[in-house]
Amino acid sequence: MAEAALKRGPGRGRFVTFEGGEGAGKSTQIKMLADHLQKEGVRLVLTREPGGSPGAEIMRHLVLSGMGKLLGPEAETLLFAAARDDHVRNVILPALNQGSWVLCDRFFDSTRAYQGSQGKVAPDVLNAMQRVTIGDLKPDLTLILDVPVEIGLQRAGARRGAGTPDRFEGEDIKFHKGLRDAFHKIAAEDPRRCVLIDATASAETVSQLVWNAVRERLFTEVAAAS
Ligand code: Z5A
Repeated sequence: MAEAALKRGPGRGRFVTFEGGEGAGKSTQIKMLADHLQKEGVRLVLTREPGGSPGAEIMRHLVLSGMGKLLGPEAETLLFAAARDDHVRNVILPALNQGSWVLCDRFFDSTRAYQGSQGKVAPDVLNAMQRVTIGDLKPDLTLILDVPVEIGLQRAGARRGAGTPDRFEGEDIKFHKGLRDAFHKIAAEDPRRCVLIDATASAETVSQLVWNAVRERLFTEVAAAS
């Protein structure tokens, strides 16, 4: 990570992350936001975690297959961190430094919620990994999509059909409720960066809420900086 630094100032792109539990609608909303921004003339990169770069996509395959779980919570967290390191260095920082916006489906808040709150990996371990993988990179805006767990799991199940649940979809309801609480806590602790969005309505309605947040938080900021 060390040699890849984040440029500062108005020439840098904006970094927007989407977070939330299973089936909250992140992939749907990130695409809708990308369409909207592109119509506004914004140059952007749409990416995801785990994954988003060739090296990180290999790690994605490993963790979602359940391989990491066999190694224990700390080692599984290291796999996510290794994927993030590659992704940040090869995709996110270069794009931001060239002035592109980066929209990322999940980022470090997922590690805090899944591995920290639910996996019980200690905060100092997470902080150390965060320092190594992302340094002082922080999203400019994090949209946390919030739905009751039953709705999220139902959506994820309907999308999957007869397929097998992945590593995290297979966890029990208590785990998913704990995740939702963890995301609420993250939103409450960092209100300057995070916006909690009620994602139970139709995709179009939720997209309008997302757009309102982006316009309010980032377009005003870009206008003020230029
Ligand atoms: N993970 C981790 O543990 N630690 C980390 O640091 C990171 C990740 C970065 C990645 O899975 C897993 O890795 C993830 C956390 C963990 N856990 N799991 N599983 P993934 O990338 O394969 O999937 P995901 O990120 O969990 O996505 P998702 O929750 O499965 O779905 P979503 O992106 O939030 O929702 P969607 O695909 O947009 O929508 C789901 C379905 O609902 C789909 O059929 C839509 O058409 C439908 N949908 C969407 N919006 C609506 C509305 N508004 N109404 C009705 N239906 C809707």
